[in-house]
Amino acid sequence: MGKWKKLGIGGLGIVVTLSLLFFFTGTLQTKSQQGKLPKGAEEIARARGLSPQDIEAALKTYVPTGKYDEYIMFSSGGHSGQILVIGVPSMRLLKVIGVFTPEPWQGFGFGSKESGDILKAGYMPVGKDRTLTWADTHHPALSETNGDYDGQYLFINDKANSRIAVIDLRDFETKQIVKTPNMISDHGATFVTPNTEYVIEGGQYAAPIPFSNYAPLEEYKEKYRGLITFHAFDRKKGRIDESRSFQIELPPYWQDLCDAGKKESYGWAFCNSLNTEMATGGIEEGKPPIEAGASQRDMDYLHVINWKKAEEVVRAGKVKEISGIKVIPLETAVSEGILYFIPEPKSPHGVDVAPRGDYIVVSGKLDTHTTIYSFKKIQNAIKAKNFEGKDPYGVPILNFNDVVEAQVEIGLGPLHTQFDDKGNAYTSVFIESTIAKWTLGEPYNPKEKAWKLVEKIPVHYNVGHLVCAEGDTVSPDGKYCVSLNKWSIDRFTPVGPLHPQNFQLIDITGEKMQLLYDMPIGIGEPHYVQMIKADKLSPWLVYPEVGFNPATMSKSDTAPLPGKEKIERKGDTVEVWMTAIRSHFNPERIKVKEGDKVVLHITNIERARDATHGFAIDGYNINLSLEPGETSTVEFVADKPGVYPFYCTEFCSALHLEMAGYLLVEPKK
Ligand code: K7E
Ligand code: CUA
Repeated sequence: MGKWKKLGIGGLGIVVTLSLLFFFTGTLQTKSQQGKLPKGAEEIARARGLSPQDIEAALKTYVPTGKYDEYIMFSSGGHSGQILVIGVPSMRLLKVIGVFTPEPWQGFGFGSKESGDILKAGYMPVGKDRTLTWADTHHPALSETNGDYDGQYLFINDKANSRIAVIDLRDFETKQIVKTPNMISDHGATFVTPNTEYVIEGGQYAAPIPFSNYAPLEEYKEKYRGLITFHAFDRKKGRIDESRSFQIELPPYWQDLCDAGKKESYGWAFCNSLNTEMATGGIEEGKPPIEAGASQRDMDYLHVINWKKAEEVVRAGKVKEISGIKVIPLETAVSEGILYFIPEPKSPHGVDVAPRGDYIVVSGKLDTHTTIYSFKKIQNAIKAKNFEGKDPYGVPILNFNDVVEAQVEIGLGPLHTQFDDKGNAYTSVFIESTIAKWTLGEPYNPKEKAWKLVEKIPVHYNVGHLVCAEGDTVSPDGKYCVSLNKWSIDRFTPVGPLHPQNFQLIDITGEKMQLLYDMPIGIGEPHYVQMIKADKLSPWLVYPEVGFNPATMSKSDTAPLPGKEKIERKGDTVEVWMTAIRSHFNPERIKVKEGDKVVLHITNIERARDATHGFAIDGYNINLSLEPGETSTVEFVADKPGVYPFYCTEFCSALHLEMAGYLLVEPKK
């Protein structure tokens, strides 16, 4: 009771709120139920110490059994190298997609040749130990058509090794990993151009080109360079086409986030940079540390890149080929009018293009403003050759005052911005731990409403990115935002010194933003998330045909089919064609000799939804997940003699434990 009094709300308030809410939701129910509160609802709320606001929030997030979420979020899985799929508003975790990291449940990287080949394609091109089994995933990007999510593909980057992955949203599986040539780290990735012509990957830490070309830090200014890669995407094949991809050489500033222009600014891309000071540290020799050296200047440079022009230059062959990819040299980028700089304030981080493509919003981590540039003004300045000078590498610098449209005082440490359908922008404010809502200027809002801070809501704590429903597309939905908080401090039951991250769901439909729900994320550190209307996705419920190979997205010629199961020996190779159906494998005895190569094809011949079978061989680090219709291949050398049961790892049926067999590896004499 005391708690209620303290809140100054009292029982009446709850009853009123509950009645109103149930009256509202009641309109969807039968007449007899209308307006009726379930018996004891008030007592439950009281016993659990729920305020009327809590109850309202609960009603807005609760998704009853059998009902689906309205939105789906695709979240970076951070260091896990995976993607998290989360429903909104329920904040239920629906799936973890293995991307750069082996994922045992999906059998991704645990013996299937198909997934092994995908992972291996992303290993390092140099060095003895090429294997990579983790990634620092940052920015997922859904494929777009005319600047809107089309629900077909998903991309994500690995900041740690400069890699890009392609996920097909028909089966939510990773299809391709590309180790980007020449680059060793990235950050401005992945961002797609409005028709997914290219997946943009901006670099981060400057290095020689290629990074394996050693050069001492003393030669930083001469030998180190930045890079941005435009990975050409072949939508028909669902793969990045490396032969059509290209890179643009940039000065050795640390390029940061990027965004693609759209509508009005179609054909252009925008990337932040930091460390235009070109600091490389050296505390060992009494020099200032990197973070101090890199924040001396008040301004860094927004990179304004004409990728349409770059395409022409590539077609005209004005490129160098380095490590098998076409690279536009820095001088060419300058002389061909591909690259321009705009000063941007203090330690810039996020760059986000407004829905109509007319404004570019930049936030400086050490600034209190968001700075808004006008694309029209940028174009005019470029046409008039109105430059305030050149950087040391000859890149023309536009005059800040010529191209800036507005600055909005937001709060300390603004990072990333998203948009809604009502002409508002939402910016995450890291140092303050808030989400700031502010208005865009014309044509989004009439003059008197333009460029103004509207409201701030505290979040818990240290927000990085935020996402709003389709909030980085040409047609944002509004409705929900989610604040992706790095710290959760006091929000959850303690689970040791490594705390979960905190995704906070915010309702943005009302006058005031309303915090609805905290979702702890036990997989860190997610950076960016995109939120798509669920009905834009149309994933398969089972694979379309029996014998379907997800790696090629087609029916496989080698897929074992019912009645065609067999074991064949050719020299030292034993090839097995096996089927799986509740509740047996066929064949169920495989006899080989120590040192034999075993090639095993397995098809799950089920057509029922959810009837997945696993296939594990004890002692051989093999585990597959075979969804209905799926076929997969395992290749291994039976180098360990002995008796190795194999079994189904999914509790598929009452006789699941009996779904097993024996691999007998007869020792050499
Ligand atoms: Cu701000 Cu990598 Cu987009 Cu983290 S980044 S927060
Ligand atoms: Cu199939 Cu268990």
